[in-house]
Amino acid sequence: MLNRGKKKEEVFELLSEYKEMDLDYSSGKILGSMCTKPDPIGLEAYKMFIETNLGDSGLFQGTALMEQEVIKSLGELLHLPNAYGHIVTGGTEANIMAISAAKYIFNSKKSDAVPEIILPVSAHFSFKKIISMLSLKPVYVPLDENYKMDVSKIEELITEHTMAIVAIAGTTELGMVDNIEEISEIALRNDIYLHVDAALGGFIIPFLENKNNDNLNFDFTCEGVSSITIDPHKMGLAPVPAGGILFRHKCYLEKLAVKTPYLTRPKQTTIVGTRTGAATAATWTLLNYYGKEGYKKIVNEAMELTDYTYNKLLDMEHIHPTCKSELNLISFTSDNYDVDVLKSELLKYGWRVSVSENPHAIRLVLMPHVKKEHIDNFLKNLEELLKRG
Ligand code: 0PR
Repeated sequence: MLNRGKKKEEVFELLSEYKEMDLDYSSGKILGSMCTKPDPIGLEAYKMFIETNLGDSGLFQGTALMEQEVIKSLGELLHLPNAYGHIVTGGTEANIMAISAAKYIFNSKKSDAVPEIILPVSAHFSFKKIISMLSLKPVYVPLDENYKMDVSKIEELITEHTMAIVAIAGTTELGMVDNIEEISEIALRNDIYLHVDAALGGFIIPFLENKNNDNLNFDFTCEGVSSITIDPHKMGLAPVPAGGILFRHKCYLEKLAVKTPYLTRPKQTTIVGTRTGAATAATWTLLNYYGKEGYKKIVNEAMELTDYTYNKLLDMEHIHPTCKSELNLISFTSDNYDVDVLKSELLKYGWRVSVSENPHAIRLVLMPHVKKEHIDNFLKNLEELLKRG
């Protein structure tokens, strides 16, 4: 640290230099991110509540009220108006809270067993962190031919030590939605906690047009679902950090409660202590500003662009889409290039795509900052590469 500070102008000049090194979502070059350009209305609210701290919510009672209203709205969206939960930093923290609650519930039933968690191999890497943090034994379920958790394999993996099942509504790599109705039946039948990770899908599936309700039903209408992760900072267009966790019962959230005797509220039910209320304010604002109709439009525009891109790739010689995503993701391979080589060739044009592991393929996420003209340019560059390759 400097002994003596610099002038403000000087500091901001330096800041601009750093800013220039960053990519901007508006460039349309970011094709592998589940985050997107924050909505300006949400940003305005975020700035207005920048100094709030929901870790000591008695000081910020308006913000705390907004958090309750956001949880109620998200609960309504997922068919449980009296859900309990919090706006947290993201999907990782939301998943940690859910699985921690499940572990406390399990421990109070059976004392000294090593708890097992059943999850699909498509689960996000946040579960690897959770498994390590909570000393759990992972029991992985393979995927079926549609890249969904193979439901027929779950029941045989359940033991007396199974403390939770995890299902995904919008897998990170392919955007597939597990068959949560059937998984919910299994959870109910065996009296096991079921967590649904809808970090991405939570803000998409309820707004999909032409959706096949039976196939994509993932929310609290499935009675075995105990908790759901739903992230405003993905398709909700809120600024980072805005994740969401909803529990079916108050007693699940209460499992996380820690007494906070000297604060303005007697307890905390979050993992972090000090936490911004700005993300809550932004989410509250966006839910009120857009409503279901507004989100429907945003989501379906992204889905239309996804379909457009998918069909173009399908028609392209030497390109093979892996599967048809149920959400706004695309996965493809090429005859002419190894996947990692293709990724670096695309990077030479400035395109930031990601590579999925299972299947090994180029992965695109078509978030709202990606527009048709960006995709047309991307496809043009891809064609050039294929001609060369
Ligand atoms: N659950 C699912 C299904 C996810 O896809 C993700 C993140 C999480 C949980 C964890 O959420 P947080 O990252 O909010 O804790 N999925 C994205 C991914 O890994 C996260 C991401 C976002 C990565 C933007 C890159 C990026 O530029 O692809």
